[in-house]
Amino acid sequence: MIRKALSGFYYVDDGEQLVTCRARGKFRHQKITPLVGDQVIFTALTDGSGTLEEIQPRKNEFRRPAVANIDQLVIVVSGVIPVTDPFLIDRVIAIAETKQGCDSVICINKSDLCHADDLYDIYTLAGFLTLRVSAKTGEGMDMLSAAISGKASAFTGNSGVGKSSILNRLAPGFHLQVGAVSDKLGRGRHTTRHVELYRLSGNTMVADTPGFSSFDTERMELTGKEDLQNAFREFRPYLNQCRFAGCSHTKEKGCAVLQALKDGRIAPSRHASYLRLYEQLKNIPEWERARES
Ligand SMILES: Nc1nc2c(ncn2[C@@H]2O[C@H](COP(=O)(O)OP(=O)(O)O)[C@@H](O)[C@H]2O)c(=O)[nH]1
Ligand SMILES: [Mg+2]
Ligand SMILES: [Zn+2]
Repeated sequence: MIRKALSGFYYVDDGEQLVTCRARGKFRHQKITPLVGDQVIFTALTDGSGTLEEIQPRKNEFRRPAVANIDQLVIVVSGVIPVTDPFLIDRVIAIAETKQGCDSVICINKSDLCHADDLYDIYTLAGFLTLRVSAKTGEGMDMLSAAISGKASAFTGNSGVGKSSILNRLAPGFHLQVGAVSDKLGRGRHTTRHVELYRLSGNTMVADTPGFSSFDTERMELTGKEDLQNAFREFRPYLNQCRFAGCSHTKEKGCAVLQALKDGRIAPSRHASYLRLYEQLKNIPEWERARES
C-alpha cells in the first residue's frame, strides 16, 4: 500500500517496511497518478528501493486530497475556536456519499470547551455516527478508536479543529505538528501539507489531510443537480413519495422531502445546504460537467 507520496517518490508499505519507489514511465504516459492508499505491485531493486509496476483497481478515489481506497472520512468539527460551518460539513459529506464504499463519521472535538449540541443533533438525526471527543482530556477517544478500528480513515475538517491533536492522542508516537489557533478569525494555521496514511495498528490506517478548504471544493464530483438528492442520505426514504416525478425538493407542492423538513425529520441546516449546493450545480453548464468526467 502506498503510504506517502512526495516529490515523485512513493513510499510503499510491504507489510514490514516502507520501500521508496519510483513509478514506471508508463503511468505518466497513461496519465495515471499513483495515490496514497493504492494497493500496488512493485519490483525490489538491489539498493533497497523499488519500481512501481501495477496499481490494483481502486474502490474509490479523491482528487483533493489525493487518496484512494478510503473506508471513511472522519469529519472533525468543533463548536468553538473555530466554529465549524455546517455547510462545509455537508459539502464534504455529499462528496463522500458519491464515492463507492466511503462512509462519513462526525467527530465533535473540543467537547471540553463546548458540547455543540446543535451539531450533535443535526448529524445524529441525519443518520451519521456522531461522536463527542476531546483531544485535550481524552473524553470519547475510546469510542473514536472503536469507530476507526480495522479501517482506512481520512481525517478532515476545518483548520484548527484539532485533527492533528486527535491523531497524536490516538498514537502518541506520531508527533504531528499542532498549530496554535492564533489569528483573530480563530482559524488555525495550515500545518499539515502532504497526505500520508499512518498505520495505527493492524489494519487501522489513518490519514491527516489538509482542511476543508482544499477538499475537492470547486467541483463536486456529481454528474448533475439531479444526483444531489442521493448525496443526502436522510432524504432517501422520501424521494419516491413526492407528488411530481423529477421533483427538485426545493419548492414544489406535494414534496415529501419538504414535508419531512416541516415535520422535523430533516434538519433545517441540512436542507439549507442542499439548496445551496443545488444552486451551485445548476450554474455549472452541462458541457463543462461532461468535460470534467
Ligand atoms: N481545548 C481544546 N483544545 C484543543 C483540542 N484539540 C485541539 N486543540 C487545540 O486546537 C489547536 C489546533 O489543533 P490542531 O491539532 O493543530 O488542529 P488541526 O489544524 O485540525 O490539525 C491547538 O492549539 C490545539 O492545542 C481539544 O480537544 N480541546
Ligand atoms: Mg493539523
Ligand atoms: Zn420533492
